[in-house]
Amino acid sequence: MKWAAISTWKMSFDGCKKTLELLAEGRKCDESLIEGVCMVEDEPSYTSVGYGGLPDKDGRVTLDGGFMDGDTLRFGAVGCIEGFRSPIRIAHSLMNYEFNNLLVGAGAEKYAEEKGFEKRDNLTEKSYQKYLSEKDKIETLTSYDGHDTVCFLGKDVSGTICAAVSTSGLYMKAHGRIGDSPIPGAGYYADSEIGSAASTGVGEDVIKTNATFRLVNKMAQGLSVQKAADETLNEIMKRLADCRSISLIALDKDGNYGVATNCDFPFVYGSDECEVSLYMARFVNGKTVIKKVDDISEVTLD
Ligand code: SD4
Repeated sequence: MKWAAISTWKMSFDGCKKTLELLAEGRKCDESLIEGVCMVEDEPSYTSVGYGGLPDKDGRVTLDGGFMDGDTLRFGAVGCIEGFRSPIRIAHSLMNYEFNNLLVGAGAEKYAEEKGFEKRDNLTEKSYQKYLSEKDKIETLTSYDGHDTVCFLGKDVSGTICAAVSTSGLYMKAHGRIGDSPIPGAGYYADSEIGSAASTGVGEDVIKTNATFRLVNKMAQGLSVQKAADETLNEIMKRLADCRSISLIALDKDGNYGVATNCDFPFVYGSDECEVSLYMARFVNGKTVIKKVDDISEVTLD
């Protein structure tokens, strides 16, 4: 395939479509992915990324994001950043430095301010009202009571592969918590000579198992992208007795995709050979089963 992109959850459909249009015009992988992720960050009805993201226990929307360029293995990332419009743009810019590629909290905000990144209060009235009505139930919320990360993987015409991830993380997380999304090898990984992977789900489990590096490494050892995704998830579920929800997307260096999940997981994929479409991955009898969704309105999950 000349170009291809895959992204997590139904909320990424329009963004992924945009990314694929840009890739078709011959635009570079990094800019194409960032345009797509930003569309998701800017949409307040998507409640787990960017504007309108899920608040933490203190009622604050803090965001994580990571970006990796598979040609150079350079990465940039921010964790627990508050008050800025686009964590993915800030993360991407941090890739250009030799050191200080992952910044968190006040340090990330200082950097973003100095570099003139656009500010925005990401706490919308809707997410604040949700927080107010549920904050007393914190102890009874389960890890999946709200959290989805937008992950984009892409390949451009020159063969460059990149990964981009943005999220507000787990709902009602402790203030200061960061998940897997800013951590290369956990939330995302890209190597243009092999392929890329990204994860959405409970970040603590993904970090414990270095899920995306593990997956890309399996491709390096010769496994197909789907086999690598399946084996990675199986190993994680075997090793972690109490493994929570994890979904993995992957793209090999030829633009083929693989997906593995242990829940219901919609994702989006397209390439120069195949129109952008929504797919549903389901965990059935210990295996991921993937089906194309013909009517996108049928899928209500994010
Ligand atoms: C985190 N992995 O912060 C993210 C949340 C997520 O689906 O992806 N949820 O742990």
